[in-house]
Amino acid sequence: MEALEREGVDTIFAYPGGASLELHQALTRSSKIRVILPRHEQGGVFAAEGYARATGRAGVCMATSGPGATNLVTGIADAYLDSVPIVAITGQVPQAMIGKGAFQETDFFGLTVPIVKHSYLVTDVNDIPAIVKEAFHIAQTGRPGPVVIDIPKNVQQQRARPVFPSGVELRGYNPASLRVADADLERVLDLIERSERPVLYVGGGIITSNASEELRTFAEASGIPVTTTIMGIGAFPEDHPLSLRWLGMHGTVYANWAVSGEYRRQTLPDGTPSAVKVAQGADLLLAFGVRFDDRVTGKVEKFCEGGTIVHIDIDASELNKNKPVQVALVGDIHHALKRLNALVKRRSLRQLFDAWNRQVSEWKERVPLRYRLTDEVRTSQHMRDHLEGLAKEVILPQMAVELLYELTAGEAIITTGVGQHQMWAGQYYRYREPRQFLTSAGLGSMGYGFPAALGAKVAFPERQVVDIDGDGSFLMNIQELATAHIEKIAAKAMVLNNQHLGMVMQWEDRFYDGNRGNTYLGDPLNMKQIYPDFVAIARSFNVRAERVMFRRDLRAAMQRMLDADEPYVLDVVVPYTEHVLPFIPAGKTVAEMIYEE
Ligand SMILES: Cc1ncc(C[n+]2csc(CCOP(=O)(O)OP(=O)(O)O)c2C)c(N)n1
Ligand SMILES: [Mg+2]
Repeated sequence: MEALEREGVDTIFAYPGGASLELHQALTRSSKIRVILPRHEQGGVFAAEGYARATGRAGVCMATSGPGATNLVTGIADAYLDSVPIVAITGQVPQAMIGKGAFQETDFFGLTVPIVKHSYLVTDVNDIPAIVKEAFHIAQTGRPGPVVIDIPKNVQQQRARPVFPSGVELRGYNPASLRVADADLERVLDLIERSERPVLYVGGGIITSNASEELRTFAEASGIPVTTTIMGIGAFPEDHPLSLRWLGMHGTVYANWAVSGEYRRQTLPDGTPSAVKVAQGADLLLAFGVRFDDRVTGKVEKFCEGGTIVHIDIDASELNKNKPVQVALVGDIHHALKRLNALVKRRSLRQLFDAWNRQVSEWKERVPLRYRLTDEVRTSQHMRDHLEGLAKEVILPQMAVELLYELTAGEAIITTGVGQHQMWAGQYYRYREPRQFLTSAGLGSMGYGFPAALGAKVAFPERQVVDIDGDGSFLMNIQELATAHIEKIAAKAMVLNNQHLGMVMQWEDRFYDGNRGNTYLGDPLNMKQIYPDFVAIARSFNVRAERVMFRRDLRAAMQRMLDADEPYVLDVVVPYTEHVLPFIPAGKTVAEMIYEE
């Protein structure tokens, strides 16, 4: 625990058990570390992630051996896919019992090998100071990620006089030395000068390396429009004229067109639908701190087809992995952008891409993100069951997010579950700062939103932290309402309750003739009831809660949620008939994008 204190740890999300009692006993003697008891280890690891994503510093969680440890696995995988620094400490059975099928034994080191940046099984108490120091160094530097420290019970019971190392030396690991050379960056500038339609495609790497300022300077100096990944949301202000917002499966039409070209739909003489390219996309794609995730690229061969791609990333293993590129450079993107800015000043780029930016603006105006009250909603079961046919009183999920944006002046930290609500939270709230939108992007873990909001709120008690959640996702870690109440963590949950696993239902509607395969979450014998009753559940945890059904009640109810200085659940009942658009079906191309014209 002293080793943790020396790393500046102020909070740990820890759930005890037989193999971690000693660690908890030591925690009772720490005056610097706040121990938060989640009500499920998954809540603990997601909270640690929320803390880490909000602050950039490693989040710390702890669990006992066996089931305690395995309950952390989803969060560790989540942190791995989204490059989030966390340190997960687990108790292990005594060394003499390892491999004997001891009570609550799992080989946690072995189990987590494919989903950690690094891991340790401690075999000597004297190693703890150095291991903890290394663990934080590895978790937080370079491309961040999760580190596991598994500590057998007998090691926890040993006595030692600790020797705390002052620094870390790791053979073969020195991410600070990874820098793109000026000569290579000059080549990138040559490419920019020769291009007509460049696009910056930037991701979580910009946020991790604190390069937002440098990115903005570079975009403004060069006049290059910027699209982000979902991990990169907030890396570039979404209200900036050069912002294309985010791209990919549910990204904006204009971001996807800017990268891969505009297609117009047409029907061939024999009746088959097709699409023709009517405008070119980027001829130069500057891929900075991204990894060409399939949710971004769709059919990867067609992504920015014909364009020159420059990929800069600190992790060499990402280069040419999903998408072969013309220029692949290893290095810290903060440093690279800083140097690019310096070099741009010296040679001042010849053009600011006026024609290209006019094209982009025209797209932004023609196909903005939008939604409307559809006939499907008007004639839906939801209308009949819950709204007595009062179409103007229906609350569309997009509206609720927009209103939250308005009432929080765009300044809240937003977390999400996974599903349609997550995409709407990304689309209809606009983000101006890094670390403002905390979402399980790579793994897509339902249940992430509320515990992550707790972690963010612990780190930033003065800020408004709102989990925009789905009814399915919220239910997956609903026990964390107890943590929120007992620990007085005033995070809010706004549940967009459509009584369905909405995103899966959307795929059923689009690709499986609307045949429902276990995607309804309500009570089939009483569909008029909203089930379960989140308000009653929240009250049983002594958490304030309210349900809204009609549009006329939404604003005041949301304001009450925001004004509360305690945890709060706002259950917003919305129709299930909405689909998230735009939508590029998995493995398809921009030509097949479904969107509102
Ligand atoms: C742990 C987990 N299980 C299953 C899924 C698959 N899945 C993705 S979205 C989704 C529906 C989520 O429903 P809800 O939280 O109500 O959000 P909605 O789409 O309705 O907004 C499911 C089941 C997942 N992402 N994570
Ligand atoms: Mg739902």
